[in-house]
Amino acid sequence: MNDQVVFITGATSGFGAASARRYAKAGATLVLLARRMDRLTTLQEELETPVHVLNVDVRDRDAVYDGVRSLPAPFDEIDVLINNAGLALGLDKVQDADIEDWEVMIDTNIKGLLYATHAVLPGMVARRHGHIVNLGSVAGTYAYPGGNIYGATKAFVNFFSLQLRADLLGKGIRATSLEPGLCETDFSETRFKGDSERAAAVYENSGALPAEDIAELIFWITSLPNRININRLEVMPLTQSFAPLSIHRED
Ligand code: NDP
Ligand code: 8X3
Repeated sequence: MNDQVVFITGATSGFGAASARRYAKAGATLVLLARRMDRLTTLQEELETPVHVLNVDVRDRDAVYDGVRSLPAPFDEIDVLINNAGLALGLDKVQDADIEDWEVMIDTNIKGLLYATHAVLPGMVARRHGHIVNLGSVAGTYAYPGGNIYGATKAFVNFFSLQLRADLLGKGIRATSLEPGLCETDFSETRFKGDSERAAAVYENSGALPAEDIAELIFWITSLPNRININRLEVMPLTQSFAPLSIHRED
């Protein structure tokens, strides 16, 4: 990994920060993108590897393209793009949900991921080398009450990753949809808009995976020989499984 440039979106917490630490340990050169500059700077100071930070909101199309275009050498030749920036907002039913929350999830999880991908891909195609890892989710495969738009954005991510594979055939570029289940990060605190008690209850005695487990999987997926492409990888804690289909019975 010490000759690899790894670009991570959403690097300030959870999977993104854990991945930054994992790749730094392996000597990779990093580009870290997120909105919270203080956290980016702290991470940059902590990591003993070359780090370029981009204080960018992935929803801002121009900022994403400008950020990628502005990268100085050696950060400009990206080997691995980890499209990780994303969030869930709310757990209300479709009929009760706040449409503003939907806009943010769609703009971040779908459009932001597309901007980063489209900005980085031409360089990878020109070099005939690269790997894009998209953070999908089990929420994109299995519907649960209140998951609605979040789950739908992740279904997009899961499937877009396969579409990338189709379009990139013969270009030497790998694409993977990594689809985790319950993992303990700031995800729930964000979903419940700062209600840390409600967020903590999600993870209490749950066996939720730590972010470091997902970082290790991302690292493994991208460290495999180039001839291997993991298309989709669904992963859950051992303590998580499937619910039966629900049936509403009239009295
Ligand atoms: P965290 O809340 O811990 O991290 C989310 C990261 O995304 C932060 O670094 C945040 O940085 C960044 N981010 C959010 N919005 C934007 C934006 N508009 N522009 C740039 N960066 C942004 O959550 P996780 O680590 O859990 O989540 C990472 C990804 O994994 C998400 O896509 C999530 O949907 C997915 N996932 C999470 C699971 C879980 O159970 N935790 C399971 C399956 C998938 P900042 O606020 O500084 O911009
Ligand atoms: C996050 C997993 O099940 O909390 O994508 O929606 S879940």
